[in-house]
Amino acid sequence: MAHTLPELTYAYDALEPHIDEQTMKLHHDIHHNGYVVGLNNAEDKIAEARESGDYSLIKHWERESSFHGAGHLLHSIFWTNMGPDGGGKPGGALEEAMNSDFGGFDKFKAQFTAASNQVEGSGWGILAYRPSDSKLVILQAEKHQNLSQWDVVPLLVLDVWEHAYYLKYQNKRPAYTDAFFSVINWKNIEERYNNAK
Ligand code: MN3
Repeated sequence: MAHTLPELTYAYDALEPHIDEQTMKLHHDIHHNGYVVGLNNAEDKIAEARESGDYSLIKHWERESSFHGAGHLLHSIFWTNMGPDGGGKPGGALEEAMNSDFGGFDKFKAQFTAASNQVEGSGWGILAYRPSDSKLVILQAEKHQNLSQWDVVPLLVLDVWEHAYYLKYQNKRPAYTDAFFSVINWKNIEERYNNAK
């Protein structure tokens, strides 16, 4: 199913005076919608490539899908992160996690603000949950399109940096990626998929 622009759950002027109505209209209706259109187009083109077997432009369309996909997913989270009754501090388990992982809300806020202020490019400041050690982390997404679509959980990954294959395959990366399929532990990927779901 095609991606669609999510409706705001509050009015365009609901975040005034902190975020103005015109900014919200432009940001949501024009900018975010542009990502939705771009992502759908990229996924259509990638589907066409699967049909035809012509992958000559796959790098271009994967890049487009990353740029527009990351934009769409991050904005979709962003709108829901805000609301007219916002402000204050978190409570409950999130407050406890901030205490143990950052040394308290004030320290979290200082780092998050500094990281967000200093990020370059089409960037974001991001508070994220890191499942590997159950910790909160603050990340800078510098150029959000750098081959990530935030909000996804990696299921199967393949290292294609040369150190991963050069001794055996030298410059023949396709032979390496082909061989990889002989060693995939699908039980592991199924498990990761079920957990992610
Ligand atoms: Mn934006």
